[in-house]
Amino acid sequence: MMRPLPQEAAGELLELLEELAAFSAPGPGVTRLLYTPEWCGAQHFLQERMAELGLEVRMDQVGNVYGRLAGAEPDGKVILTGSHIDTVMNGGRYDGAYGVAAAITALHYLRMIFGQPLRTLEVVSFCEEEGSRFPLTFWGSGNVTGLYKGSEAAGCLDAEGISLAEAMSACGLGNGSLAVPAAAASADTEGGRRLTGGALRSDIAAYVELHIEQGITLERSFRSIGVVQAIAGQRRYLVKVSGTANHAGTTPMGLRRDALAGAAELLLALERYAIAEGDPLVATAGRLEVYPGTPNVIPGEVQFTLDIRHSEAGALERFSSALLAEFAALSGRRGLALDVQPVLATLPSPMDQELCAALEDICRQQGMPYRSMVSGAGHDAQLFAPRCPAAMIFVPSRAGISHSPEEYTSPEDLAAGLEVLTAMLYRLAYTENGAAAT
Ligand code: HGY
Ligand code: MN
Ligand code: MN
Repeated sequence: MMRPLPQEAAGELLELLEELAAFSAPGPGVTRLLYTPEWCGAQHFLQERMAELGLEVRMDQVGNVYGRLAGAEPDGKVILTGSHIDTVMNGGRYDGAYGVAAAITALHYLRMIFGQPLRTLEVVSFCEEEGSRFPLTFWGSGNVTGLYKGSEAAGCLDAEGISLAEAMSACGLGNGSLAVPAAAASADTEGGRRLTGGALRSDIAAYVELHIEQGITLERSFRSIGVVQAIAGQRRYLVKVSGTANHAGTTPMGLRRDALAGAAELLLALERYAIAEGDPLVATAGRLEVYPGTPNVIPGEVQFTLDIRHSEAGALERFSSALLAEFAALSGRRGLALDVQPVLATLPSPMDQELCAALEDICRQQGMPYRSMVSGAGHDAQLFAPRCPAAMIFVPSRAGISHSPEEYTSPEDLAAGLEVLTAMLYRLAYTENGAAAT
């Protein structure tokens, strides 16, 4: 059993979180969108910090940053830990960043106390997970696990019409096909730090992610640690409702094809259907745009996003089909055109049961109050689960608030998560039976 970390480890973690939060666009909370100056600043800062701590640093061609602590088995597979560095608009300072900062702190102390591991440990700061700037999510872990081939970058535009490929090359990234196996990576090095390399990897033995819960289950059950058994599946769509833009003063109510009034009826149906379905199903329309968006013009077109989640694949499929059928019926009755574009479909993702058992064992040994649970939020871990053993550790979010400047987790809970993560990495990378677990 690994003994508790020195007191100063928790302080180091808090300081790292404070420094990362400063890499934000102006405005409330933290806004750090993919390939923006604040994103570049954070990834550069992390490379510097990892190098200072003696890790071998690399950035791949989509901007994922790695810090490597090489193990005694030179060609062995890697134990990977980390999370995403991007945020939502005006989000919190813990979503993603906590998993990255805690992983860096854990490797720092494992190296300092135990030296070289038997198996290689790597921390990763994934470039993007949220889907906040471009209409796709998991761009970081998706390139590592083969979800994306790289060709998606050219046609994927942000709200200003900038393509993902243009934004990437503005950061000096991207170069033809992005999902190039790491082995074929360009090896231009600078002080032992490979600066670019392919994104796709097949050398990961296990992936462990520490993250805030972003919900209220842990707080309500007075637990410091959540051992995630599964991550809910998601369906995301872009819905377009089209009617006729017309003069607000001269068009009688009975002659209108008002896209916004129609969209409003669809959104009320969304809420009605979701409440009728009941927990754990959730459905959200997070963004809505009205065109032309002029006070004296009847809206001709409305676009809104649709985000549906459930921990059961069958229920997710049935609900999504039923809701979209209702959308079509309601639009038809109003003489409106409906266009629904799928943006994301991920199945519910079970975590590795042996790793979950190891986490529960660690919590018991540390006397840490924990519980098993399902994650309603999506995470990078769900992309690794089909490819290698994957596990997630949660810490409480105060009042269950996240994706908000009010996002908060106490220093005690942040430290508890760090202890469990570090003990898990010790078990996987420094002990013989850890190797067997993966
Ligand atoms: O939306 C989510 O579930 C995650 O926070 N990206
Ligand atoms: Mn997250
Ligand atoms: Mn998030």
